[in-house]
Amino acid sequence: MKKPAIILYVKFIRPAIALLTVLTLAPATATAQGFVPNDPYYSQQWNLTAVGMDRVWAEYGTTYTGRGQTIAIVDTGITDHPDLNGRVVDGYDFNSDIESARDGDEWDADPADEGDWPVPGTSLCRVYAVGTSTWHGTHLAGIAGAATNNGEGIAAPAFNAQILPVRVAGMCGATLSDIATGIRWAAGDYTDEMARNLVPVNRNPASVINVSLTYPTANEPNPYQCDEAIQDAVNAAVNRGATVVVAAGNDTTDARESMLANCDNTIAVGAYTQTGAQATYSNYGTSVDIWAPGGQDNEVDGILSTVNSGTTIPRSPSYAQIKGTSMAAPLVSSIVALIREANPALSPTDVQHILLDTARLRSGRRELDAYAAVTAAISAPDTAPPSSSSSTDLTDAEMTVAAVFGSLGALAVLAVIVGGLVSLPQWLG
Ligand SMILES: [Ca+2]
Ligand SMILES: [Ca+2]
Ligand SMILES: [Ca+2]
Ligand SMILES: [Ca+2]
Repeated sequence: MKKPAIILYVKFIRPAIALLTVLTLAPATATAQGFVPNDPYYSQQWNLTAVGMDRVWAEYGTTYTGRGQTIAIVDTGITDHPDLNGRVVDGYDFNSDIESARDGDEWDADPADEGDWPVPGTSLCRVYAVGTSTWHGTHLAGIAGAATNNGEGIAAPAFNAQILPVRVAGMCGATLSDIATGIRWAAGDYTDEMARNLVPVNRNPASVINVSLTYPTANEPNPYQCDEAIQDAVNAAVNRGATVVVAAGNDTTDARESMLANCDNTIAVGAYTQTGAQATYSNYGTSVDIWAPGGQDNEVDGILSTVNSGTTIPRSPSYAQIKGTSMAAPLVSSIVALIREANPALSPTDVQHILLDTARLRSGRRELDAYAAVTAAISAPDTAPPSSSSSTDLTDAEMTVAAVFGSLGALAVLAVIVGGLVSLPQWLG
């Protein structure tokens, strides 16, 4: 089943030890009106307030928390974590490459993240230096749906949604065909290949599928074109009612040269920093549908979420700040879960319209506004016709992009990013 095409994670730079001092603030306190989570690191989650989650909780309390929704995280799998346990439902492991998966077999029912530390010189890791495990999927899961108001760790908007871990990636990435299969299964699709491999039917089809994996297509014969198998999988998921949210990529290039941003029917998310600037690594252009917080420097404004302290295999649960469009996407996924809960009749097309129509404009970027989006979903007519397979992607030709990066700057950023994988925060473990 091994396929040649290897997709790389959205890359990010290692967090610094300075995180220790960042994480020692007092817990947030409840106010008389609304809801303020008691999670001790909530006050560090600038990404939540930047999109207006404080206002959602102030105005609507805990009315919209993603109840009845399932958010699939198609990524490296999941690890045991006190701020995720109880949120996670049975996923699957579609990583077909034994060397990458490190679990001794091809597809299997256990989506546990075995660690993705790269081993330079192996066929899968041509561009990676020595590095540590990233716990990428665990980090995304926390942003999307960490247990909230439990006096532990972080908070998340859709804290009553189910997290569906769909493992497709391992050491140094994933294959396009496994990603396509993972997207299909997450949405409740069932293929002959799944049947032949005795894959169980997904009992918790996702209403939101998050794919923070990117593949630069600039050097492909058709650089602006999405892989056919991936596009077919996305279309199948959207036809089943799932919204597919993807990272725009961290290559400082036009996102039309990055999968899955250049696929039809995906909501591609770019990243901005705590100061409101466009993150310098973020891909850009009209293929970016919406922008969300991703941070600029791990140790300063990286997005705080759940990880593990193991540098190779899992050790103990911990938290870390990581920057990237990978981290921007699952916050959008989390808000989509609130939108769907507020108005279950909305189609993926409707959801995308609401996200984009309610977005704030800043420097030509459409930025996620959680309060406006949830409010619009509540009052949206619930008689929208079902989406058709080919008309769900909005054209955003009218969107202007303020920042244009010089090639020299892009090269410099790329050089740094390629060398850096996340260094695990053992100081919190
Ligand atoms: Ca396996
Ligand atoms: Ca496994
Ligand atoms: Ca928590
Ligand atoms: Ca799109």
